[in-house]
Amino acid sequence: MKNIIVTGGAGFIGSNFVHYVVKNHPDVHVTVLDKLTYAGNEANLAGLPKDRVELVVGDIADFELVDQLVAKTDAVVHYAAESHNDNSLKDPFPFVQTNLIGTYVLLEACRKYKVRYHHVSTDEVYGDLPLREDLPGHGEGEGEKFTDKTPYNPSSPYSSTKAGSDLLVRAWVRSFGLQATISNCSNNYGPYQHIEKFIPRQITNVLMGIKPKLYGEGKNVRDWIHTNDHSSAVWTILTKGEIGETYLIGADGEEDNKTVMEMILTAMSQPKDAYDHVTDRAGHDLRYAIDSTKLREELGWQPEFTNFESGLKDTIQWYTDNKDWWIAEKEAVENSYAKNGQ
Ligand code: NAD
Ligand code: TDX
Repeated sequence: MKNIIVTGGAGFIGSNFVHYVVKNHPDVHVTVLDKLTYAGNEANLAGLPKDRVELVVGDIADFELVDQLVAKTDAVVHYAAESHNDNSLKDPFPFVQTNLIGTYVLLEACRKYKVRYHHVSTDEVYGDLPLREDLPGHGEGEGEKFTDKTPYNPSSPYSSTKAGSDLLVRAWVRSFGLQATISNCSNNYGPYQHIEKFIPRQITNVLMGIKPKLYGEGKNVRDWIHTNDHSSAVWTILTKGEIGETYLIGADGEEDNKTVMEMILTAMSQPKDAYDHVTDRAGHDLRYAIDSTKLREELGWQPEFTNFESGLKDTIQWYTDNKDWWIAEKEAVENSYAKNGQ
């Protein structure tokens, strides 16, 4: 694999993947296809060698552009998406357009040119799980974490369009023999994450002297993974995964939101109750938890950044050191949340 296209490579997780490939696989050339929506930022690719990484600004739903690019590549790694649940509750249309139509356009081009395709998806396609305290096996019993056999049951416009895109991929594999794999990953954290998302929103709130905002009681659980571990997992699946298979990516990082909030505040030398409870998210998923045994046992992948507290401290340091990267957007993001009582 010498030439790969990374869609959404100027966003949070896509850009971290591009950095990962440049660092670890010197013989690979990356073409980033990114529309540079509010969530995409050319600065996420700053400092990468021009002869290794090319940015094409364009839409994954643009048939002609996608056809031209896919014709001359070995693989497509598809990260581009509308990715934020709260936005999908306000205006679902861009989610349907990019996550469903955009994926369809990529699939058709990969079918035409017989190009290897990897589809990056989310654990949210499976819906949510009960809290551990409400389960007989306290989360360790059969069926108490997501596996690739868990039935799809998405809750939001975001997760339902991601679920729909996964199903398109499965149909293209079965009906047309597309050479594709799918991965469903848990919540990522790390550098370059947009400040609309939970962890960077709270860090930048503290840095601005704004009180952090916790939805509801903060009992909801997310299964955190450092974005570098997501990148190594996607590379492993791209190069060693079995065609037609789905792999779940997770690093056993379950924490409830209140605990994460308190960890951020403590790490930033604030009292751990110095936050506001705000209006809960409509249809808020309770708990996500990934069983990544298949990926670990069949493909030999292991996460490296498993100390969440230390990863969180590094992330806080990154937002502290890179104020120029986020400051221009902070006011608009907070004004938009405030309209919702959040
Ligand atoms: P992000 O919102 O930070 O980045 C998305 C990128 O896609 C941006 O650069 C944006 O400009 C680009 N994009 C959007 N619409 C486009 C279009 N029509 N054409 C071309 N480019 C377009 O998202 P993220 O958090 O980095 O998520 C990346 C992928 O990983 C998504 O597919 C998401 O569903 C998946 N995922 C995210 C998480 C998470 O915790 N953030 C977890 C699991 C899976
Ligand atoms: O200000 C906040 N306060 C708060 O309590 C925000 C923005 C969020 N929350 C809560 C909601 C969630 O329970 O924090 C949790 C995490 O919220 P988000 O960062 O919005 O992530 P989530 O909705 O869990 O989805 C993320 O992980 C799965 C990504 O945004 C998705 O793209 C990915 O598929």
